Amino acid sequence: MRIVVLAGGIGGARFLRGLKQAAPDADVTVIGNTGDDIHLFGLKVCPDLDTVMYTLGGGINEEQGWGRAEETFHLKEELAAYGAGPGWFGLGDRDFATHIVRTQMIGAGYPLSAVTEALCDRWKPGVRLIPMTDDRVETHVAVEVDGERKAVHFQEYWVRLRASVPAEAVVPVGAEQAKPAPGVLEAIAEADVVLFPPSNPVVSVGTILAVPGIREAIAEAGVPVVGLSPIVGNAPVRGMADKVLAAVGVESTAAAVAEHYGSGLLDGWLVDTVDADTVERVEAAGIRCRAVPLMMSDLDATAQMAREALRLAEEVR
Ligand code: GDP
Ligand code: FO1
Ligand code: CA
Repeated sequence: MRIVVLAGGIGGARFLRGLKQAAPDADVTVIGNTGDDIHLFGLKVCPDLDTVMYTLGGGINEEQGWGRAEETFHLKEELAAYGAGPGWFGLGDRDFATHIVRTQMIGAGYPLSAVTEALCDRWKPGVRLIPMTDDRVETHVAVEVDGERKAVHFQEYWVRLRASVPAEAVVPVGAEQAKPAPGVLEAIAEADVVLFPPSNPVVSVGTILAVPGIREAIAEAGVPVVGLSPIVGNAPVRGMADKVLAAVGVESTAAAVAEHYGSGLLDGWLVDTVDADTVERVEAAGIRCRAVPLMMSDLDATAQMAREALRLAEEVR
């Protein structure tokens, strides 16, 4: 079975670990979000691609969900001693090596998709990881700070400001001109099922869908598209997705997120058992819906979520 997954960082990566356990023989292609990418100290950092690569490759900091296990921060401290910032973004020594190799290869002319493949030769994530695009896309957030409206990079909004200032708009800068990376449209066209893991609907899945051609390819593939809600009990399980949902005018409920994707895109939607009372509302929107446990508390629970998603895909096929 060929499965395509549109993934952000932590939510996407943890779900993929469960999917691999649930469907060990499946051929899984992951289309990764690159709107979170940021250039720091002259280096290109791809947080969501790295989170997927490290999580599936066994190098992730498990508690934190991003960055490397057994990390140290000597380089960051030395840079700070020179006054070289930003100090608010925690790049560790082990992680720096990834960004150095990536930046070196890009400088030598390799596209990000080829670089990601090379990095995955080391980590062997057991899936094919393709960035959504080789072109530069950067999510910016329009915020109001001290009565003044300005746009900040998504990482500045998320990590430095902790989404504590009102977001008025979320813009994937460069997305309109971006082309899907080689292999993206082909993987979608050849897929037996497309899954949206419990990733951020706005700045992860939404950004991938903003690359012209990807949404259309999914709709045209004519295969089941099934998503899992990242919102449980009217709040994100982790992080601040409610803030960016508000910025695009979507309430922070599992049903509203399903309606936001819409029946033109989604065939099936899984909500958590605590949200069982919203199943009817989702089905009224033309999307088949089931309530099942959606907490990725351990690998077995996550694999069970993946099985439920694949079961729902069979039901709507
Ligand atoms: P990010 O790029 O690191 O923010 O990761 P993603 O975009 O892939 O996923 C973020 C989303 O994962 C958040 O909105 C969380 O609510 C969701 N999430 C994290 N853990 C769980 C979980 O155990 N269950 C569910 N249903 N969602 C989760
Ligand atoms: N998230 C943080 O909350 N603080 C950090 O200092 C931080 C550093 C960081 C470094 C590399 C990397 O790959 C990810 C990192 N993240 C950090 C995670 C991160 O950028 C965000 O959680 C996601 O992009 C949000 O979607
Ligand atoms: Ca992300």
